[in-house]
Amino acid sequence: MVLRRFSSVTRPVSLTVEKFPGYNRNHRFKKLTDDDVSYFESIVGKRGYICNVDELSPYNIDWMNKFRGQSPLVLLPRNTQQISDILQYCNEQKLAVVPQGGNTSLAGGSVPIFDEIILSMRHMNRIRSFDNVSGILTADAGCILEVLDNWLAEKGYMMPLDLAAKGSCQIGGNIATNAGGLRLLRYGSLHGSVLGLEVVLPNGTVLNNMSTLRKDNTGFDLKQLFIGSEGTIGIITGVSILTPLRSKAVNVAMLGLNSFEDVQDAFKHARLELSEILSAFEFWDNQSFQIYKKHFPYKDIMTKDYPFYILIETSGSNKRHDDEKLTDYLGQMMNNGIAQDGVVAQDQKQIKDLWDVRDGLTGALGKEPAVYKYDISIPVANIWHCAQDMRHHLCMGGVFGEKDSPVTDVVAYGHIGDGNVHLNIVTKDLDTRVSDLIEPYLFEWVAKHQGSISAEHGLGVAKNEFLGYSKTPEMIELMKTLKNILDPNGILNPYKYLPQT
Ligand code: FAD
Ligand code: 2HG
Ligand code: ZN
Repeated sequence: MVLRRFSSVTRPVSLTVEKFPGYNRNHRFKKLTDDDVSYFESIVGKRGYICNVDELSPYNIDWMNKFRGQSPLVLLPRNTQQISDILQYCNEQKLAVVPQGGNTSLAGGSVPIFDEIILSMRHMNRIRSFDNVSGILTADAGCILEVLDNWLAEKGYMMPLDLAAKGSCQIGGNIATNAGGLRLLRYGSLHGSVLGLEVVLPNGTVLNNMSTLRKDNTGFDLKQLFIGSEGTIGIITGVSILTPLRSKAVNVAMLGLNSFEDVQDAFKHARLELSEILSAFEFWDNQSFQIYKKHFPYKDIMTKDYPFYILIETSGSNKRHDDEKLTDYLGQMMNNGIAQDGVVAQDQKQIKDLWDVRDGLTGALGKEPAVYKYDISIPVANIWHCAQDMRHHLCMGGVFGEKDSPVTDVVAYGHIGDGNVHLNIVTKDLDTRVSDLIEPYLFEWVAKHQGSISAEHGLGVAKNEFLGYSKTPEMIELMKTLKNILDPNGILNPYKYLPQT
């Protein structure tokens, strides 16, 4: 089912500039006038924009209900030429623009800070072509990930990435954030599977690089610059992507384990024993599981609670062969005491039930009063150490008395196979006392352990000031130079991505 949802809860959200003081509107940007709106109407037509306050609201608020901008205008172009005309005008007039896909960003990147115009990609949703031999798909950037995946399923193929936001997020947004997701372990990063892009530059120039070639060694690989650029140097309008064949045999198992060492052992063995059929290896801790159970209906999959859970998926072409491998692997896990309990899905419904737990963690946390989200990558061995250290730092470190602590939980889950953990710090309310304790403490910890402060969600407005913990001053300078070359007026997604101070 395709679920389109803008935001996790519906409580009132204060403006980003009120909640996080310190932002100043760039006075070089023009304020929108009626003449501008009339000009845009001449490009997108009467039905191609929104300026009614109530209808604007979901576009101005992010999925986490944390960031809220004040855009007076959403543009809904239907083709690349319209986007080119819009950007050319905005660049000349110095009107700032925020590109928006499915608005599922977890870094505050998809909503404005002030009055930037929102350019929504939701009407750019045409599948352009599919090559049934090579599996190469070309599509508009506004196609919803799940729609593409369902369309490909009928042809025996699948999208190379999958994430819990698939019912809302768009392939253009995935590429703009270089989303990782649940099967990166098997199908690799978008830097590998994206073969070509069509991008509109801030001055309106259309860069047509919609290559459908797997091999092309001519010149700089410019598309790579836009993968993970979070809408700051161009708007992705078209995508050419290599899609894998859908596996005929899929198995999913969930195991309960006693320690993080056991989680690591289970992963090592999975790589060894399941090798080429392993397609996902996810983990979550008991604290996350309790929050899931608090907010979603759950039929006991396991009779007892365990400190850790893993979800293992295999995908192959021969069910009997895969069943045998998985059974051997699970037997070993139980016999040598690495796993304490386990279930294997017997049909599609049970496969979905098991995935629902892992997929539902973000949604469950979204129902808590407030959450600080971190998506770090560090060597796997340090993942649990990091979570424990944060727990100690925030909850038992004595800064807040046990009773009065605004922190109610520190939970961890994520993509073990990619060395990527999602630390979620649950609080009674957004509280600068807590965020000041976490940042930059956590980022220093990550830098010290040769990690990245963002493994997959990107920098947006949540982490841009901390980029220096993951990149050298020379690299940041070069990034700023590239931004200035491509967007000299700074109109695309301002105030975000690169450090502003
Ligand atoms: P948006 O949120 O609309 O935008 C994200 C950024 O990209 C913004 O900076 C925006 O300006 C820019 N952008 C959007 N479209 C374009 C475009 N066409 N051209 C240029 N710039 C554009 N991320 C992961 O990596 N792995 C996960 O497993 C994962 N799971 C998630 C689960 C949930 C429940 C949620 C809510 C989010 C999750 N995310 C995950 C985070 C998020 O990055 C992804 O959902 C997705 O990649 C964002 O796509 P979107 O279309 O919603 O983009
Ligand atoms: C996931 O892996 C997503 O589920 C979201 O990247 C992580 O909720 C989060 O922090
Ligand atoms: Zn993730």
